Amino acid sequence: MGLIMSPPTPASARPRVMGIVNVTPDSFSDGGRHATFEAALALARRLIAEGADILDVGGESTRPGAEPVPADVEAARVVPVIAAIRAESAIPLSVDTMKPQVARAAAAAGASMWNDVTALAHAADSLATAAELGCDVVLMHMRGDPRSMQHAPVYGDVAAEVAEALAARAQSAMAAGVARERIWLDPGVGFGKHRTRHNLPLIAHLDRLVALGFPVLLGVSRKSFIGALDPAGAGPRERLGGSIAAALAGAAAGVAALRVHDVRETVQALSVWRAIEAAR
Ligand code: HH2
Repeated sequence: MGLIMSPPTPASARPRVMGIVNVTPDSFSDGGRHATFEAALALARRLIAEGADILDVGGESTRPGAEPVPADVEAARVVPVIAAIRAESAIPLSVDTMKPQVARAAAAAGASMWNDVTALAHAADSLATAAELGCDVVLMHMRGDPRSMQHAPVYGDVAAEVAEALAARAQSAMAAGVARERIWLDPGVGFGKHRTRHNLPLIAHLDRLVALGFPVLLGVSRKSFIGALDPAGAGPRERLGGSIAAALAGAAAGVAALRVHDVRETVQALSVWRAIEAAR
């Protein structure tokens, strides 16, 4: 599997920046596929130049209400992009998929991390596949699935319940043979959580998740809770300020990596944050 990510030490280093590369075409024609490949590769090159530490390549949208994509279609989207980036860069690559077949193909093409929004619960062979591949795995918390997850989720203490559920998934992964040092946890901001009532306390209490002792990945970039807090209800592309504010809250809590669309701006914000911390 090649490159393995090891978490930075919170006191001395900033979180790693994971740049998002979506390969989700609207058109299934050959022309559309080719254009999508070229666009994804161009984006990957730009994010590397902007200072990304890792890239997360995904071929299926997980937005609320999104329709599932067959495994062969998803693999045909992400594998050529992963192989092309790997051919020209040593940057660690992650594949954002819930399907073991896609993770396996991505690993063969050069990915060293499997980012699974279902925490290896989507397929019967997810856990065994992760153990066999020996790659890093991101176990993300979600209630329900992308089609149903925003239907009135209910929590008592959301931060405690998410930490408990992820600790249990980590135990299951280790029982299936995934090495402890390969496991990352992600609170799944926006996945089966009320925009403000759940996402905000979850971010505010990230230290509880960090305290479990696994590296934590946080994805807040352009998410809808930011639009909910914006006086004008900003759309996804108008949420950079809020994305950075939430990313810095994660940095202060000791997360190991941030999944972001805007790499350059996030790297700059983290550099300033770390410099101020160092001057204390
Ligand atoms: N969020 C999205 C997708 N994958 N993976 C992890 N580990 N954590 C996240 O928070 C996370 C994720 C959101 O997906 P989507 O809405 O499809 O858009 P995008 O991939 O552009 O963020």
